[in-house]
Amino acid sequence: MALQVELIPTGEIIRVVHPHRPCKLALGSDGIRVTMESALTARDRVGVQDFVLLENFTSEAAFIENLRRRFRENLIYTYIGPVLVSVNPYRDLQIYSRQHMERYRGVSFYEVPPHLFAVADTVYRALRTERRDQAVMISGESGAGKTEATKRLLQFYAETCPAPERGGAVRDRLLQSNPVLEAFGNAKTLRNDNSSRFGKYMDVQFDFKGAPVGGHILSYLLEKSRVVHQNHGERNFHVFYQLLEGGEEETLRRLGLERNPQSYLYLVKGQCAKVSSINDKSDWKVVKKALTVIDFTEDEVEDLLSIVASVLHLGNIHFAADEESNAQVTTENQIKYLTRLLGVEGTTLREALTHRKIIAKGEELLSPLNLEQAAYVRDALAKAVYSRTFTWLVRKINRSLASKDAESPSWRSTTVLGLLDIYGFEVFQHNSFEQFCINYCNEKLQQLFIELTLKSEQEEYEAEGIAWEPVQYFNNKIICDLVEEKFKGIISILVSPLLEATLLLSLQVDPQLPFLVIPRHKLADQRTRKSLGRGEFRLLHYAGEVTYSVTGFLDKNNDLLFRNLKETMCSSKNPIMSQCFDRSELSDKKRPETVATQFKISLLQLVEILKSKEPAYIRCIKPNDAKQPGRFDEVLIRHQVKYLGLMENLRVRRAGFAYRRKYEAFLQRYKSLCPETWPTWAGRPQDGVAVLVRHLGYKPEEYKMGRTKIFIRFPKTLFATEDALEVRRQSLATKIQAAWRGFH
Ligand code: AD9
Ligand code: MG
Repeated sequence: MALQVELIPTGEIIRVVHPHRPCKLALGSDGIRVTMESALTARDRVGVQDFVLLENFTSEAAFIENLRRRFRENLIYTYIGPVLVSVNPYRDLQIYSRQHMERYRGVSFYEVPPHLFAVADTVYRALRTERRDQAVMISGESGAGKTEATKRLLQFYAETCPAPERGGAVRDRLLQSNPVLEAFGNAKTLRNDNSSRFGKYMDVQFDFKGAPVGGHILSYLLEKSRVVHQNHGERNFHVFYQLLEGGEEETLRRLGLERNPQSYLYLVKGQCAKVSSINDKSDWKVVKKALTVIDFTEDEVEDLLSIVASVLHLGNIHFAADEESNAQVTTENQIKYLTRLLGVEGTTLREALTHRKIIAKGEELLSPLNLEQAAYVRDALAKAVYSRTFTWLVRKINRSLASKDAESPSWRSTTVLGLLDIYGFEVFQHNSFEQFCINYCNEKLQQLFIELTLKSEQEEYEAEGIAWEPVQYFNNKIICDLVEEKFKGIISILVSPLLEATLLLSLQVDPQLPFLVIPRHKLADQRTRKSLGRGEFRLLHYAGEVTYSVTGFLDKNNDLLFRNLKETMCSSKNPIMSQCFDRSELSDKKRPETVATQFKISLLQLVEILKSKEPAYIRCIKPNDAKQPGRFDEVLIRHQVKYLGLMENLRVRRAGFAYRRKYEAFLQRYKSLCPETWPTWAGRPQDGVAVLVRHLGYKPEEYKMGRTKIFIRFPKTLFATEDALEVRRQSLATKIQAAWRGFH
């Protein structure tokens, strides 16, 4: 038997801890054999577990090499100080079991190998001991592992936190909200077979004993265009396929559905209804069960399924042109099903799909639509029905997650742990309004990240009484301003009644700053060296340049639904629909906020929420585009390292000092290296550390003593100390072997 362990001398006893500094412990008939890899070879092989320990910390190549070494050894986690960098292994590494959870509970962050659970536990303990709200921000591009990380974190809390005195079901509800939201909000894309097509921020509330007692979800901008169109190789939202594959015969009959997804136009555009990594049938079982856990009554499930089926029927509505080129519905069967499933009048629906109601001088006029307009209206209705149902679903889940103790006085003593799993920066061949919103969101979060990391570094230096050495970094506020500034920002300009052709002319370009480029803007165009087509503009995001096409921008932003469609839906007898379409919308004279404006407002609120909490970060990296284990695509990874701002992050963290550790922890680890501190130091830990580092020959310029921590300037100082420790361990191991042999 050979297992990898670490030996740490604690007093005179040797404790087997974990496989972070590898050595081999072999138990054979001839006794015990301990072969230890020297610290140096271990570092060569598996890299450093914290990037701050890289000698050449400004070198991107060194950074990537460290990631590669660790990835090769299946070590997917590495720190930048308190930030966890995670590389998607695309294979089950068996590192999330209950035993793994236990291993990371209550131990000091730096004394165990980097792991998601180490972050989970540190965050939880901070919440408990400091009683401060926490927020874990998980970022990375599509397929990098954000949603998986969020689920593992939730699992960690559900399994390791104490059960609440009342309402123990909340743990199940927190977990079961996931499959339901994923069914309705996730889809197979080219990048990820389970891609989240909405942003999610989830609060978990804990009572004063640290038990989870409630939760709340905020969702952001569902990509509803997917309901009516999917690119080649992509699917619609999972729920459609799940229902068709897994729904019982009786259910499908009632909904008027056929089992074959090919029968539905909204499901055939991507030409890939079947995905080998997805089992729609068994997923449907999970979703059905989850719905009951989150308090859906049988009637509500029926109403929800009626809506899902209605969207499919809507997609199959065809039109033909009459002699005046006006659209007429030719698929009566679909109207019949819709009438029944949505509880609306057939004639009203038919009319609403083929006419537009205009109110002029107090009089209602019906204007007929041509074929193209009717198809547009049908799709707009399908998108509205689906996305509003999604919003309703989130509200419904929130009611189920609401703490039952909300009214009691103990409510005030709850603390909150937030989990942010939001879509990452996206660049496609063709980038439209959705990418614009998603990338703006990432720009905003990056700004917050840099701001908060800098702030917390500065605060730590101040608290420790150590002079702060300013760091140069790129502040992307300038790009956020371009998008969101009042009057001048792109979002404001989108609000004014414009034609797409004139949109570009209204963008205000500063020739001195190359962050926004439009076709007529020659100077900046030369700088980016790529020409722009008509109707395109380019933003130089912190993560790279993205060229957006304005085609469809205004339409998606205005998100119009004609009045008569709204009226029809307000009259729906389906209880979910009637909650989704409210009559007050009809009388409201004010123009509703545009999609981008709403998104901007909700993002600003999100930033405020995040700022009010203690942040923790998980930065996810996708190793290859083929979704395969073991492949480390350097170009792809370098790009992500850049746009996640990891080098920037490292520079900030290394401002001056590579390493810092509390006096107690430092002394505990290295005290065996000095006869005066070994085996015990009776005085203040700070004094013990002072004696210890003098004994080790640290030069004054190599370190600084803060109020509670020692700060070490260069990794080589720390490595020399680590190597000395390793030598001592080797000699201890040799002694054990000799003792063992003597014993036999
Ligand atoms: V998107 O922006 O929603 O498109 P995510 O959320 O970043 O994206 P996701 O968590 O869904 O990506 O991960 C994609 C796939 O990678 C998963 O379905 C798993 O198959 C795989 N994955 C991700 N993380 C892990 C992991 N820690 N261990 C094993 C993983 N597999
Ligand atoms: Mg996701």
